[in-house]
Amino acid sequence: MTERNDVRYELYYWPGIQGRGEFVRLAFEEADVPYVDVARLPRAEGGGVHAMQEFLNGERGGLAPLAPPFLRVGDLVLAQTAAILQYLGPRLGLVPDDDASRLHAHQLQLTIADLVDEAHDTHHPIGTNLYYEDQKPEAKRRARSFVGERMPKFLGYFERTLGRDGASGAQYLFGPHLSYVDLSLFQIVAGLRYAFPKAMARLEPSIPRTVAVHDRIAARPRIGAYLASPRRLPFNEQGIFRRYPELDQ
Ligand SMILES: N[C@@H](CCC(=O)N[C@@H](CS)C(=O)NCC(=O)O)C(=O)O
Repeated sequence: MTERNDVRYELYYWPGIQGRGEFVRLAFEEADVPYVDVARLPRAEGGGVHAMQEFLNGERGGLAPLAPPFLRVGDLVLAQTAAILQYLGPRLGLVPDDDASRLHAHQLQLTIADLVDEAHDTHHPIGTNLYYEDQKPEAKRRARSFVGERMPKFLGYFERTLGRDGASGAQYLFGPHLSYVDLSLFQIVAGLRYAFPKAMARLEPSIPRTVAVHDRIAARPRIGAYLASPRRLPFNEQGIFRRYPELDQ
C-alpha cells in the first residue's frame, strides 16, 4: 500500500552529488511522496552535512550508519541503498506484492550496488581516501577492464533479465509494473553515459531493452519534471559517475 503525507521521510546524503542518494531520490520522485533531503537544507533549518555527521558519529544513539545514504523515518534509521529501497518499495508502491518478486527486486538492486561499486572503483582503484590524481595509472587499468568486460557483463545481465521467459515484450523488469529497480537501472544508464560516453555508444546497440527502460522512465511525467528541476543535481567529478575522458577507452 502506498503511504503518502502522513509519514515524514528524511534522506541523509552528501548535498553536492547525485551519488548513491540518487537511487533513493528517484523512488520518492516517481511515487510523488514528499521527502526531506536533510543535508541540502541550510544548517539554520536543521540541515547541512553536520546533521548527517551526528548520525554517522553515533551521537544520535541507536544503530549508527557507516556511510550515507541513510533514511530516517520516526525512530528508524536505515542505511545501505538496497536496504533503503527494500523498505521503501512496498510503501511507495514500487515493487510487486508477491514475495518472490520482492526478493528478486532486492537481488537485482544488490547487483546494481555491485555495479555502482565497480564504477566508483574505476576512478578510485587503490583508495577511496586518496585523490584520483594519486591513482591515475591504476585507474586507467581498472577502467579498461571495467569498460571492456564488467560493464558489458552487468548490462548484458540486465538485458537478458528483461528478456527472460514470460517477460518478453515487458515494459519493465517485473513486466508492466514499474519497480524501484527500473528507476535504478535508468540511473545506471544515465550515469554510465555521462562517465563513459564512447564506451556506452558502442555497447548500447547490444542492450536495446535496457535502453528502452531508460527512455521510458525518462519520459514518465514525474521523473521528467524531476530531471528538469533544480532538485536533480548535475553529474560532476565528485560523484560516482565521473567524466574523465582518459578512462573512456
Ligand atoms: N554499500 C553502501 C555504500 C555506501 C557508501 O559507500 N557511501 C559513500 C557515499 S556514496 C560514502 O560516503 N562513503 C564513506 C565511507 O565509506 O567512508 C550503499 O550502497 O549504500
